[in-house]
Amino acid sequence: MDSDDLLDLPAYADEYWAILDLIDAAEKVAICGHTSPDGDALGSTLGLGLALRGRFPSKDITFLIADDAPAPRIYRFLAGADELVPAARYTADPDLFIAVDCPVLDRLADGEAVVRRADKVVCFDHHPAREEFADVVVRRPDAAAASVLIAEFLSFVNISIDAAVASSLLCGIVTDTGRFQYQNADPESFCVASMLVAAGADPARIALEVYQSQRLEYLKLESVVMSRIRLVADGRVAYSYARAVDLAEYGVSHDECDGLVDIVRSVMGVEVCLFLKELDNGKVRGNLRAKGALDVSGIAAAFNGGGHAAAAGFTYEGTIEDTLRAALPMLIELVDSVRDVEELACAPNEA
Ligand SMILES: [Mn+2]
Repeated sequence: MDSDDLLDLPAYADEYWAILDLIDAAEKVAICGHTSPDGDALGSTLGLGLALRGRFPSKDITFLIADDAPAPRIYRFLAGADELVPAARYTADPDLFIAVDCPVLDRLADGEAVVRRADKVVCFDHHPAREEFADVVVRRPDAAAASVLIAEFLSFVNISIDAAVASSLLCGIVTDTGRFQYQNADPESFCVASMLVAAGADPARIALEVYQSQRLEYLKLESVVMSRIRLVADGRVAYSYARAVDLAEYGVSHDECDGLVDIVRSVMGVEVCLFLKELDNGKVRGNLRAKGALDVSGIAAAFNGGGHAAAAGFTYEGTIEDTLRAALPMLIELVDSVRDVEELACAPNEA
């Protein structure tokens, strides 16, 4: 055993103890992830929530969902998903609000009002943030998922991780790493995943529910998005889109479209890609992805969005065409800014 094993203190050890104290002192606890929740937002909410209920059975611990909408169908198999309460319908003033997987207040949607009524606020997150809104913050942009941080916290303060907690957290890691295929799939994510599987998480069930249970209507929409993929900048930039009428025609809901950007990303030779989805309110949601070491978070930030180097997003007011006119030149400039492609492909990842 080398000294690293002996000194295995997480970077946020002080914060973890402070958070445990806040939980100890609280009677009413509300936990909430970001709006339009993905597998990590829900997995870290439910994983943390179920673990805290196990340890503190007499506390009033509520699992919130930021929007006044049900959780996406593919995540409803997670234990506790049927107990998610839309934040707009939560009327209590919690002693403690725990935000997970969310870097800014307004991404908490209806949860923002609950934060303002809370006595204390804690944040576990892995997105870069411009400013903090919580009293105690665990923010590690190098962590693959917020679920990694929740697993680390629970282990460090000795709160037990049962099979249901482990499956929720593993769902967060599997989805945020794109099934361990993105640049953020680092040794820590595999190590924590291994620990969670040992604790009873069921990776086959997660894969079945999240990736092998698409509705045929969705797959037909996917084929339309695929047929529209266009390449620019010598094939280094790809984009495609889905219009509101496409979603209506195929009967696909917005929350089912999260995987469509990966279809665009999968084209050989593409370094950065953009998938646009027309919303019903005259706005367009843009999803950006990068392969290799290019950083698309700056482009998202230029449109007041956010995210990571390899995966980021933004909302634009206008049509699909307006958004393409605004965003494509930035994507082309980004790939053109890198002359030595070979060197880039070998650079250490920065996700
Ligand atoms: Mn996340």
